[in-house]
Amino acid sequence: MASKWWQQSVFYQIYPRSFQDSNNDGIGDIKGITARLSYLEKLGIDAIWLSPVFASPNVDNGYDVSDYCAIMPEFGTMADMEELIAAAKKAGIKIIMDLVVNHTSSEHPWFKKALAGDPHYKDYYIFRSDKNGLPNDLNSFFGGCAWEHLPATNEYYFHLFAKEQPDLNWENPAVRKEVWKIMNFWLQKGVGGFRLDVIELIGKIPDQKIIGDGPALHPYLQEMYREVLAGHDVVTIGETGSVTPLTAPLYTDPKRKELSMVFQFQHMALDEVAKTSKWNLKSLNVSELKTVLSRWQTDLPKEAWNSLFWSNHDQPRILSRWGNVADYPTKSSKMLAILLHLMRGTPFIYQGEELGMTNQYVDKISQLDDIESIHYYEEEKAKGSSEATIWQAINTKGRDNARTPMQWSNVPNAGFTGENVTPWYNLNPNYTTINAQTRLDDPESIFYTYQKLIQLRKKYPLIVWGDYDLLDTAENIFAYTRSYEGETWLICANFSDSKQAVSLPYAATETIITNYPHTYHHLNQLNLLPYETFVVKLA
Ligand code: ISL
Ligand code: CA
Repeated sequence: MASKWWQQSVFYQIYPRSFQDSNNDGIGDIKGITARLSYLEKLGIDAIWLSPVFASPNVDNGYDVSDYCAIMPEFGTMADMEELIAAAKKAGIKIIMDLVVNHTSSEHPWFKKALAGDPHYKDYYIFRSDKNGLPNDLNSFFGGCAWEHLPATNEYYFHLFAKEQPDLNWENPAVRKEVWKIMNFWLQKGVGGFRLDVIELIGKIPDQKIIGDGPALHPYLQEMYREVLAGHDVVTIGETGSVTPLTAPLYTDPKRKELSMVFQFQHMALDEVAKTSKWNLKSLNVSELKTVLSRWQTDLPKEAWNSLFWSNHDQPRILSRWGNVADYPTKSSKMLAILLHLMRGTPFIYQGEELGMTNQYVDKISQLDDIESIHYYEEEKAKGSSEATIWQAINTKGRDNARTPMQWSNVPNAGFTGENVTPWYNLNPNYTTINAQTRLDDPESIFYTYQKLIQLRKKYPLIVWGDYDLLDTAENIFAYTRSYEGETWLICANFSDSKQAVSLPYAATETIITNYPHTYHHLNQLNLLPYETFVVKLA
């Protein structure tokens, strides 16, 4: 199998609004990213997934696009973007655009023309008559009904996210042509590919209440390949909320000519009580995590490809979620990093994860920015839920946790913006200790664990290609082997805050990476300390 650059790469996700402000208006911007490329070079990443930088009224922070071929003025200019692509290229880093084409902004000229009655553009969206009342009871992911009423024209239009994010009608070939045009526009600018927002929704048939995995989904992706991707050595990452190891090949088997990889969420749902709401929480069962992640390693056919991640701009900070902030922040964040980065797939690091950034604490509606959390707060208040319950859920799962500004140093405003500027969003007050400068100054910091994990992936094809086997161990021990061309590595983690005795019938010849200053030889009588994690080469 011919290997692809993106199978051997590590990606880094940037949420531009919160990464680096270059002109002291309190908002991160493209020039800020260019200025920080040397930091990313030092970390060693190969590609940047850039959350949307297109023109947008920011109802959903850029995931509501009003012009796909223009840069949001707050973020800079097209010239800044071209400069970033060129500077990143010099640093060996590709820029991956975040293509949000399940829906547009309601401020997009197409939607404005549709609302004004232009029949050509009306067919770009999903309008239905109101003569029989609501078309059906479909709900939006952000709460409330997915059909927005337009009394003036006796119609509804369909939106799976906010009402300011009307869904495009992919059944219309003219819509698909527009999308191919946008993609070609960016390919000509030299980008390295696309992350495709909620791509599994484009085949929807709202009238039949079919949302994900509609019958036309894969034909549309194949058309995208023919019309745009064929002949370009670029990556496409499909955000696929309900994909399983068995359906992933439909997207990523190269023979089908669709996408490069899926971005799956099965492990992210493990601390949710029910699939229907992310807000009802339970604690993580490590056995379940082992099962789900291992299935992605063993049940995913060889020709398919998956991504590996703990965090993104929609998820809380992983250290606060499944690590141990209070007692073992460094040990537990290193454990999480090592466990994930030794697996097969393309790792994604979310900005600040490599510093051990944590969730924030908020208890006032004025401290929220995310539309999803604000809707949730309002709906729960209306239902009579207690403030304590609501804030517990928002502080644990709210998307704003990942979106606080990047913590670069301990100066006021953490080096994200000028010292006398008000940043667009709350800084986490723990920036005085958790920041890039302290991490870079400490050779034992989590930053250097990530750096080393990236280096190891480049050096050892075993990490990219090796076979995976989960070992049968006590619940809180997560242990697996990777084997490739006669060599076997063992990855073993104590996923708990207590000591654990472990006996594995192996001997090690070399310690590759650990989060304790230990070397490992005989593995049949181990007493692992809290979160102790090691990777060894087996005899
Ligand atoms: O964030 C979620 C739950 O809290 C997810 O359900 C999320 O809405 C889903 O993964 C789709 O996410 C993507 O599309 C959304 C946007 O708000 C997210 O930021 C984006 O990652 C609509 O464009
Ligand atoms: Ca700025």
